[in-house]
Amino acid sequence: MAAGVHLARFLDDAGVPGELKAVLVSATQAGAQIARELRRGGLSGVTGTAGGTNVHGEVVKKMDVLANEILVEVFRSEGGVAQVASEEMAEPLVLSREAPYSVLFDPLDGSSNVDTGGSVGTILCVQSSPGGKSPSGEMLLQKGADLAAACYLNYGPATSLVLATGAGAHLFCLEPGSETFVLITRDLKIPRRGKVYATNEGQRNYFHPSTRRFLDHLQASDPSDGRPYSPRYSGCLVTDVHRILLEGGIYLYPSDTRDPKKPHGKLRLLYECAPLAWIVEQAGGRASTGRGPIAEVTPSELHQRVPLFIGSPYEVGLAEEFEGGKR
Ligand code: FDP
Repeated sequence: MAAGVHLARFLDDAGVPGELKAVLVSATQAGAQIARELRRGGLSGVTGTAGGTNVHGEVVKKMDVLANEILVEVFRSEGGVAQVASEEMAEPLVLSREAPYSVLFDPLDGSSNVDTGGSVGTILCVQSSPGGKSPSGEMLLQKGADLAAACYLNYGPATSLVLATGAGAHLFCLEPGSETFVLITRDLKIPRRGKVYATNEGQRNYFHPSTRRFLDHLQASDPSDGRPYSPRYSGCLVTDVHRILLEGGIYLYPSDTRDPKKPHGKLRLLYECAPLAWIVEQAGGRASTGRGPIAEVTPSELHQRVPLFIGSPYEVGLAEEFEGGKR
């Protein structure tokens, strides 16, 4: 399929079932609306904090709230979504009892960048909703391997969309001033290895010795082996993973000892790690907790956190060797 094809046509040609296509088109329309609000910056009065904390105890930005509202409203009017769950909402919201899909999302990933013109993102995944049962939060505790589709939007100088429905990961770009996403690259292939790593190194002293040894390895000089690697950390998971998907390398948000109440790092399995893992794996990459595939983790709670090592197969394999105590 040639570059330049519009998203709806792409989904038809790829044989994506009509109801799933409708959910994905709605998701991307919400993304286009969020992109429009972000471009207006302070003009709409949506910069700054909203004056509260979310279910995770984090400061909520006005744009977090607005992005969440845009997504909920789009799926409410779409009709094909049983329930939505969001990083910003304590409980899932039931929209339509008989609908075949549920959607989970991080409405504005990297929102600490939003007031200073940095890139931010939206992450979504679509799960099949088991028929004949009333929607419940428990139904959403599905492994990443069982997703029906996932996508992310990266709101940078351009708005990029990467979408996966089970047969590759595909890159689209939003036509400015419209809600039209145009195919740029079909079947992205992540490089087998890269030259960059992304992590919050300010937290290094809280990292476990295995993770510190892995970073020492990446930073050691060995030109024959492509080392040292360069750090590239934007403060937005989507933006860092997008770079790594296109150019190779590894993003890590490991377990640490900073807060005994959060021993598994900061990132959420269902809203962030599972969808990104699904996308990156379909491009030939890997995503791991350091001990095994993210896609195989069965969630025990909706807002569960997991350590994340994601990117090129070479660096993720290397990280697993360090995390598993083999090096
Ligand atoms: P944010 O809290 O700004 O939404 O998932 C959350 C996230 O950002 C990621 O996008 C980002 O990589 C990470 O947290 C940043 O956390 P640190 O400040 O701990 O580095």
